[in-house]
Amino acid sequence: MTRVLSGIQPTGDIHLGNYLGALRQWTSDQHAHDSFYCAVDLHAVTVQQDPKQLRSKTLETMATLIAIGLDPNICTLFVQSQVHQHTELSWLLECTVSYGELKRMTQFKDKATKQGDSGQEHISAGLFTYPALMAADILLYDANRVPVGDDQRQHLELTRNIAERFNSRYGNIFTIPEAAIPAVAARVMDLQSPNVKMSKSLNSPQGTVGLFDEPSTIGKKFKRAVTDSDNDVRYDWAKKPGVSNLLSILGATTGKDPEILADDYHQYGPLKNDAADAVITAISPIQVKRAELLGDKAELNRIISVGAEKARQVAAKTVAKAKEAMGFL
Ligand code: ATP
Ligand code: LTN
Repeated sequence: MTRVLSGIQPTGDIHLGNYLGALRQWTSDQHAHDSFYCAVDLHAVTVQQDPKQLRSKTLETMATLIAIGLDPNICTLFVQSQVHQHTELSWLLECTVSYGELKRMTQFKDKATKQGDSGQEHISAGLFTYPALMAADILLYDANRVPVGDDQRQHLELTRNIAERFNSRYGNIFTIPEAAIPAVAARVMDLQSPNVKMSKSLNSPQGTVGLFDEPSTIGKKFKRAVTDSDNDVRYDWAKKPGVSNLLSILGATTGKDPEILADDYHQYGPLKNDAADAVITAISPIQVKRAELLGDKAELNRIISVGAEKARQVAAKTVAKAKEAMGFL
């Protein structure tokens, strides 16, 4: 059976890009495959986090994952830091990956530049070695399929290289994973800057559609979405990124092909309205369910500890195999 693993950082508020690019695939995958999903709080601390905030965001992220339809009785849902094998395997993989490989990671370059630009001079070593921890997340569970948005393609490729190098040095220990990237909305762009991806850390409140924004706020954000001046609705990312982004969001939420949808519109106004309505319809039930879950923290914590226990059972076996192969006593 195919094994699936994916993770999301419990930082900021989950947005439409996370949902369409990654989380929606998680919910469909859980029925077809043996699936493991985690809130990657160890990844979150690669940039400084307020402890109180990290704690509440981690709980909120877990509640959101259940609210979008992940069933803890069907998949394994856990918090990364509660399964200590992630940090343990990560060290072994840091010693397998090279400095040069890590230096080529565009996410590191982007995040380090962004921090520098905002006046923060301290760039943690963890931000640099982050892909080794991500590789550990995946390889611990023998995952063959990793549902992610397009921005994670390079990290996945590096994970494969790390696994192959480890296997060629020490024997066949790790399964080589593959990225599963959706055909539509693999990269949802910021509504205000359609040339950059919508992101929790971009600090673009008007361009980011939060999964828990009020319907009226979502309507306004779509109305003000940046397009272009020629009023011609075409699916053409190179020339019309803003309009293509709207078509892609509408296509992903209605299950229609963005290119075909373009023929139904002759003005931007109706396209913006329909995209907003489709998003509101898709996410309203998630908002209700999440509020319910956050109302019963004891039950939420129980679900989280059961998930960690299930994950540890699998992770412990892989770490033992890897350490044995490397020659640790
Ligand atoms: P940050 O800005 O803090 O890096 P993020 O918004 O990129 O956060 P992550 O927690 O890093 O979110 O990513 C969770 C999942 O969402 C990943 O699989 C990632 O590929 C996907 N994802 C993130 N942003 C987008 C986007 N704009 N479009 C499609 N998928 C996305
Ligand atoms: N690096 C990813 C989050 C992430 C992840 C993972 C995704 C951490 N570990 C394992 C898939 C599998 C990100 O920044 N979006």
